Amino acid sequence: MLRLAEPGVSSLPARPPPSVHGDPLPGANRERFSIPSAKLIQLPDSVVEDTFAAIKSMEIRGAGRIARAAAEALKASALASEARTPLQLVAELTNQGDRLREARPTAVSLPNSVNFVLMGANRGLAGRLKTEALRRLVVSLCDDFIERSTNAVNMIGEIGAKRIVNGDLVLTHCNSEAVTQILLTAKAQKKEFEVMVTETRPRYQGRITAAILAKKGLEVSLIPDSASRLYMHEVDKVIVGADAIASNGAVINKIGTSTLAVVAHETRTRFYVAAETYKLSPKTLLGDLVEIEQRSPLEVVSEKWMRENPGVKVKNPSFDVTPAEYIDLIITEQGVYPAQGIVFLMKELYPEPERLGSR
Ligand code: RUB
Repeated sequence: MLRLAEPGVSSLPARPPPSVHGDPLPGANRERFSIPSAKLIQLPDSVVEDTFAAIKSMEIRGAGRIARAAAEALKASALASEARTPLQLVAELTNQGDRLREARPTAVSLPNSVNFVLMGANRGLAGRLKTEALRRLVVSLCDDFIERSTNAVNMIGEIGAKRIVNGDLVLTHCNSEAVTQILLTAKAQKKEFEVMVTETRPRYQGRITAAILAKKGLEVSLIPDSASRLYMHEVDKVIVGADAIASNGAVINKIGTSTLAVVAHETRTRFYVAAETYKLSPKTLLGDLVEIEQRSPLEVVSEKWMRENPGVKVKNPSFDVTPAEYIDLIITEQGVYPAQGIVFLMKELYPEPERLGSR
């Protein structure tokens, strides 16, 4: 296994099996990955600003998708750059990477994607590449990240599907392409099982998952988040995605995930997390905490309601933390790990976390 400094993606399998159903990236915003060719002639900063805005507004959402969108933006920016020197090109990309990292604070896939590209670009600079060669290097690093990410999701589908057996009722929360891939792979393998999806208030990403799965012919039911305890005794497995995984094995995912984990623990229901290795947060090895994004109260109540009830503070945390002891297994493209053991994979993939900058 390679031990490179690039975060997470460096040692992914080069060619995992292709998607069994030809739809490796289920999700509402899949088309956003391919930046239309018109964007390639946009000014570099405006490509990055468009992507920043789309991630911030959640037009592009989900940890894997935003990581690939950032790589797409850096690629388009490198192609459109008018930089005359290698130093200038890297300086531009560094500023743009900083901007993209700020779009959402919790999903570590975003800085991991940007860092992968920028660390490679800096190596090219140190190796005295000329401007055009450096531009080509950046483009290939971006393509590489996107391809490895897509392959990782497919591999998680293959590995995770082994955990689904006939007769299962699988509960999931929010909309994770890693989880969806597991379910679709199991379905393609002709396994007979049902899926229950929580609505995932306040943004209702669970509806996206339910709609995708139902369109693919799976048996799906949708429940309000608050109904999870009522149904948990019927559930065989819970599978959720991750925005970040800390060195102590805690998983940060959509708000409500930790409640599901506690409820699953009470009924001894297995609780699995599906996550590509670029969801590992190397800075947590140095003691850093993962920031929990607070979003607008207007995702919870209307402006009118806020005006009529000025005494009420509305809080809208987007993610929560599930401690390792509530997690049975983390399913990555590199295999399955107990949450408490994920730190060993993290140390192998990110041997120098101190070189990774602020996030
Ligand atoms: C999405 C969410 C997903 C993870 C993993 O939150 O919490 O479970 O990002 O998704 P939001 P994936 O809708 O706020 O982005 O497996 O697709 O990376």
